[in-house]
Amino acid sequence: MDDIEKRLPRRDPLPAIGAQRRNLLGGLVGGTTTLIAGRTLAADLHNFPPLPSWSQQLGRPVATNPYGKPSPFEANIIRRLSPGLTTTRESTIAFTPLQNLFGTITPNGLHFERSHGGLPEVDPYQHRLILHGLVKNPKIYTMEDLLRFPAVSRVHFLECGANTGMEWNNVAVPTVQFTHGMLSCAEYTGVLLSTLLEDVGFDRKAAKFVLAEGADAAGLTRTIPLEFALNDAMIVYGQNGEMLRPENGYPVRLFVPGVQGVSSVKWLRRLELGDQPWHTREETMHYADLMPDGKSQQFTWIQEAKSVITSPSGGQRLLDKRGYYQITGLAWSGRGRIKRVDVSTDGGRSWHPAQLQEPITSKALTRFRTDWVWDGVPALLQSRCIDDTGYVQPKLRQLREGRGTRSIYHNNAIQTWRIATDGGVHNVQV
Ligand SMILES: Nc1nc2c(c(=O)[nH]1)N[C@H]1C(S)=C(S)[C@@H](COP(=O)(O)O)O[C@H]1N2
Ligand SMILES: [Mo]
Repeated sequence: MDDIEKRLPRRDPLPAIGAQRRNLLGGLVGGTTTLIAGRTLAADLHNFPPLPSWSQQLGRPVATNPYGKPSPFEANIIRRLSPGLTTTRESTIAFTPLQNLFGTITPNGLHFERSHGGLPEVDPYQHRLILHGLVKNPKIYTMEDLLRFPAVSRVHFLECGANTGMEWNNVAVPTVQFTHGMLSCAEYTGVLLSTLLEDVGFDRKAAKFVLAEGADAAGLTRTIPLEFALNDAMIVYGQNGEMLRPENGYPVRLFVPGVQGVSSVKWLRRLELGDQPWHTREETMHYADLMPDGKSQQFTWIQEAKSVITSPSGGQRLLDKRGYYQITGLAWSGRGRIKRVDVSTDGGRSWHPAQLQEPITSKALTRFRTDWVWDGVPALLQSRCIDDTGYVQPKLRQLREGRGTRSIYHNNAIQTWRIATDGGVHNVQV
C-alpha cells in the first residue's frame, strides 16, 4: 500500500454513519437511519485517524464464531414485531428491515416471518409428508426421500397478502419496515411440486386443486389450483444455500411463486388432490377481500406489480439540506418480470425512469436506483412500476375506487414519502 492509499478513508458503504445510526435507533420507531449526502474527500484527508487499536493487535480467533453473525455494530438491523397486530406472542408478524438492506436477497435471519400458531420444533428425522387424494399411488415421504428427488434453485419474492394492509384506510405506520416489510426475496431450493405429482400419478382428468396442510399447531391449510402446482410451485427445503430456518418452515414448506404468502404452507405435512377448493378457515374467514358492498372476494391468488422506495423512507432523515442523494427501492410482480420503474419527486406530477439492477428475473425483487439532488424544499417521493404484462402499479385513489377502504389484503398502491424542510421523511397519502 503506498502512502496516499493508506491515508484515504475507506468509504463507508452505508448511507449513514454507524454511531449516529445506532444512537438514533435506540428510539421506539425501529430501523430509522440518518442519510448524509456525500462528503468531499478533501475535508476527510486532514482528519484521517491514526492506526486504530484493532490494527495494532491480533484479532480474536475466527473459531469463536463457527456460525457467522453480523457485526455488533449492526445490532439494530433486525426483524421487528408490530405489537398492535397480533394479540398473542405465538401469533407473530416479524417485519423485514427493508430500509437497511442492499440488493435484492434477504438474509435468512431477516426474512420476514408470519406464523399463526408459533414455531413448531420439527424433527426432520420424524417428519413425514403425505401426498394423497386423487392420485394413483398415495405416498408418504421422509426428508431423505425428498432430498433425493431432482432439485431446482430459484430466486423469488415472498409477500404476505396483508403486506401494506394498514394503508387501506389511513396512514397507519411510520416506516417502510412496517408498511412493506412482510416482503422478502431468497434463493429457494427444492423439488418442483409437479415432480412429486408425477411420482404419485395424479388423476389428470379429475384433479383440479391441491390442499396443503402445515404441521404447526395452527394446522394451516390452503387450497391451490392445480395449474400453479404444475407450473412452478416447489416443495422447498433450502433457502439461500442452507436448510430453511425454523421460522420459515423447517424442514420443508410449499412455495408458490407470485402468490400471496399464506399459500406457501410451512412445515408441510400433507398434500391432497381434489376436484374443488376446500374453503378452509384461511380462505373464508381470513385472506378474503372485503369489498365495498360488504361481500368478501375469495381466492385473490396473485400479488400484482408493486414497488416502494426503501431509501429515503419513513423515519429517516436527510441531514444535508441540499445535495445529492440516491433514491433506491424494490419492485416486484407476481405475474413475471419488472419492465420499468418510474420515480417522481413531486408527488406524481412528473416521472422519470429509474435504473434497474440486472439480472431482472421473474417473480423476484428488482432493485431500482436513481440520482436526486435535493434542493431543501418539501418533496413527495413516489415509485411506480410496470411489469412485462403491461400492468401499471395503481395509485391508492384508483385502488380505493374499486375496493373501498375496508380491505386488509392486496394493497399494491403507489407509496408516497414526504420530505419535510428539516429533512424528516414521513408516510403520507396523496
Ligand atoms: N403452517 C403454516 N404455514 C404458513 C403460515 C403459518 O402460520 N403456518 N403462515 C403463512 C403466511 S400468512 C405467510 S405470509 C407465509 C410467511 O412465510 P415466512 O414466515 O417464511 O415469511 O407463510 C404462510 N405459511
Ligand atoms: Mo400472510
